[in-house]
Amino acid sequence: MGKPDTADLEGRIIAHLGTRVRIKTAQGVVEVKPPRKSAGWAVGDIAVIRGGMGVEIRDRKNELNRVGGNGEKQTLAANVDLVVAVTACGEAFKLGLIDRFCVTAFRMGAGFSIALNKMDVEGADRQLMEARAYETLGVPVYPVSARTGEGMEKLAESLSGKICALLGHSGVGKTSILNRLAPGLDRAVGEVYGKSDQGRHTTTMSLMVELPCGGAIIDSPGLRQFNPVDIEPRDVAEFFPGIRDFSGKCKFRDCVHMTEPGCSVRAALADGRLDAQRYASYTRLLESIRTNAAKKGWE
Ligand SMILES: Nc1nc2c(ncn2[C@@H]2O[C@H](COP(=O)(O)OP(=O)(O)OP(=O)(O)O)[C@@H](O)[C@H]2O)c(=O)[nH]1
Ligand SMILES: [Mg+2]
Ligand SMILES: [Zn+2]
Repeated sequence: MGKPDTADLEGRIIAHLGTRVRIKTAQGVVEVKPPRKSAGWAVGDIAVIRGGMGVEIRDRKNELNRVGGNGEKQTLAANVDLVVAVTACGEAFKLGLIDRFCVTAFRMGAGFSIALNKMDVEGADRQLMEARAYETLGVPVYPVSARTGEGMEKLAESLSGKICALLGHSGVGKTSILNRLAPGLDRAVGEVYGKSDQGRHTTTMSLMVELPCGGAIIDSPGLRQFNPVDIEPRDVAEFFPGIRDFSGKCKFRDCVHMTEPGCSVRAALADGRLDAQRYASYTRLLESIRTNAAKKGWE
């Protein structure tokens, strides 16, 4: 005899289909509607199903948010253990974007690493050097090629047992990496046009896929832009790779390391201990956080 259908069923949201979500439960995969269109349910959430309807989600450990197109908070995923920034050889190394992912990951209490894909293309070694600079800042870097399989074992090991979100521009190979890690999945991957950096935005829906090595990967659509939310300018330095080490000795406790006197970050910049590129990326992020806040009237 089956359970009465009034019993609550619980499961993890593994895909977001727009108006419905796909939930993996102990009794198989089901699709339900969130109670309201604006409920903000995300891949990674644990949802409760009652009488065939999605009714609520359990408290989240954390949420991966960004400022969405309409200026509102957009939750890309929930309950994430590790954020992996995917970048590719043969396209510009977008350090600003990586820093934004990093700040977001640390701020939400998740781990952060970088996967440098397309190690099979020309000039890859030079780009690997650029990426390796993050290792000295405490961020693990995994050079891989989804095409040849190079480096995939080490990457897989680092993901094992965790819920991992792959983030990056369209065309860097997020889905290709996932297909390598979860053979048999065969998710569609897209061609990149000519020499430009532009991918085709092949992936249009976030999807969580369990890994043979334990854990799961969330593959999401390529991001053109990424602005963190819920972070105050004075907290950015604490999560910013390479800045934090210098920020402890400023004269003012709420120093944002821009124009304040007695700033130990700018002292480090002046005598060359802090890389100028790092600092420039930091100030750009600070500016965009302030701009967003001003737009929303937060300040
Ligand atoms: N040379 C080379 N090409 C790759 C590699 N990985 C992926 N590609 C190619 O890069 C293109 C984009 O790959 P996708 O996996 O669709 O990229 P994505 O990041 O998922 O893109 P979106 O879904 O649009 O965000 C495809 O043509 C892939 O075949 C790699 O390691 N080396
Ligand atoms: Mg994709
Ligand atoms: Zn300072």
